[in-house]
Amino acid sequence: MRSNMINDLRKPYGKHLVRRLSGLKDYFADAQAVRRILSKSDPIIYEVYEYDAPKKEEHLTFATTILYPGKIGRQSYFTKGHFHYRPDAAEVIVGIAGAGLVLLQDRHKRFETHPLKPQALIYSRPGRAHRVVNNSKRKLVFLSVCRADVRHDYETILKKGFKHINQ
Ligand code: M6P
Ligand code: ZN
Repeated sequence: MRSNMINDLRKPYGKHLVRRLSGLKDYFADAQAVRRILSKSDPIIYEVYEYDAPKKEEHLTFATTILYPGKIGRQSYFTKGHFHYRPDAAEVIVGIAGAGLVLLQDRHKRFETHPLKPQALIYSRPGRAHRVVNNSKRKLVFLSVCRADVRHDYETILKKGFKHINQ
């Protein structure tokens, strides 16, 4: 980002991450479906454009995620989902285009879901893991903002799971 302003959050900026099924195979419940699909192709599940902020507490970082429509077995495409290692780091998620769900879960597996659509804002309070699910037939685009010094804890989700929503 060369200036302090982004004119259109649906266009590329910052670091570009591409998450394919091969990198998410252990997150989906239906291992057979994963193997069947991977034997033919390795579909993109989502892409992230992330502002490359200094990893310091006084900075914020933000990312635009494009989550594609599709299913692995009975589960709709979703983001890996993560806790923040800092238990005091919250996150805001704002819908830009398309529709889906935000799943929030704390370390005692207390669980909430919220609809995500353009203009919707979901506040993931400190200590909540967040995953976004695209249960629609169109691309889902959303913005997320949090402090720039957070690191993602994916391990807990991989080991203990997220409550699954099959739709
Ligand atoms: C949101 C933010 C990003 C994250 C992305 C994908 O945009 O939380 O930091 O990279 O979703 O989610 P995940 O990191 O769980 O794969
Ligand atoms: Zn986060």
